[in-house]
Amino acid sequence: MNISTLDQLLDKLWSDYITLNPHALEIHNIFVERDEDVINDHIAFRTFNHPSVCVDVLAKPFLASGYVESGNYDFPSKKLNAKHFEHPDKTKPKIFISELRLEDFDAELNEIVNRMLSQVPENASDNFAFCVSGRPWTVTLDEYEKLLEKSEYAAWLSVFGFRANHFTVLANELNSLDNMTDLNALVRENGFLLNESGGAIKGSKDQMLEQSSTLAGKVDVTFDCENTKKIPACYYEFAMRYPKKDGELFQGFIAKSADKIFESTNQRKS
Ligand code: OOG
Ligand code: NI
Repeated sequence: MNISTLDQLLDKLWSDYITLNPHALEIHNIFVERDEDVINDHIAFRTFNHPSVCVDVLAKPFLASGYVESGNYDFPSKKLNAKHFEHPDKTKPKIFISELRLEDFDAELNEIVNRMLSQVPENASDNFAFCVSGRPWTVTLDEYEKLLEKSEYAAWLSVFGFRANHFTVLANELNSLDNMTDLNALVRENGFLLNESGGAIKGSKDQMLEQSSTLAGKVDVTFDCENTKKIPACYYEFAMRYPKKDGELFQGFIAKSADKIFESTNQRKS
């Protein structure tokens, strides 16, 4: 199907995401069976800060659909920048896009990434659905492992490319649960693992945002036509937002919490 509208793009992102990450659909369905309206707070993407694929390039279809840049973030230890985008129609999910700062890494990482990026067809990002096109390059197991030593994020991106890294259930809209502790208990009771890095609940009411996330489910990735390895793909996030002084719910992100949420796709223990 030719994807040319925002709703088609959001549908495609969801179908790609639940195909790769059946655990997210299972959790989604647990809420649906409880008669909940599952509202998606935000969708996140990862990329490199190279001019051909940077945050502003991935943001193009969203900007063209009415989204507005609404916040930017710095992750010094992971060497990432990020921005979030909001739509005037508040029923549309926020978009969170991060990018790896290539200049903060050594020549070896840059050589591997440049070789990957040289395979991205020119004008590829003109395609409205570029952000759900997956990985446009080849990567060997040796390259993956070298990237993993330097950056979990770079290694993840080398394998999974451009797609939704996660969707996020807006906990505020769940009628049968009114706090993150009970939500996490429900997810755990159903057999899913949570990202415990820095504690299961990241953030606080004072910060106006509490978040938790599953640990990404592992999928088989075949390298070099022969070596298959289990690699954490994507995760499902849960977010409870609290009102600002003006009574409106806080819509931003908290860098200290996000720093830990990124680790939901880690291959190694942090
Ligand atoms: C993004 C992690 C940050 C949030 O809501 O704070 C995040 C990622 O893992 O790519 O999604
Ligand atoms: Ni998130």
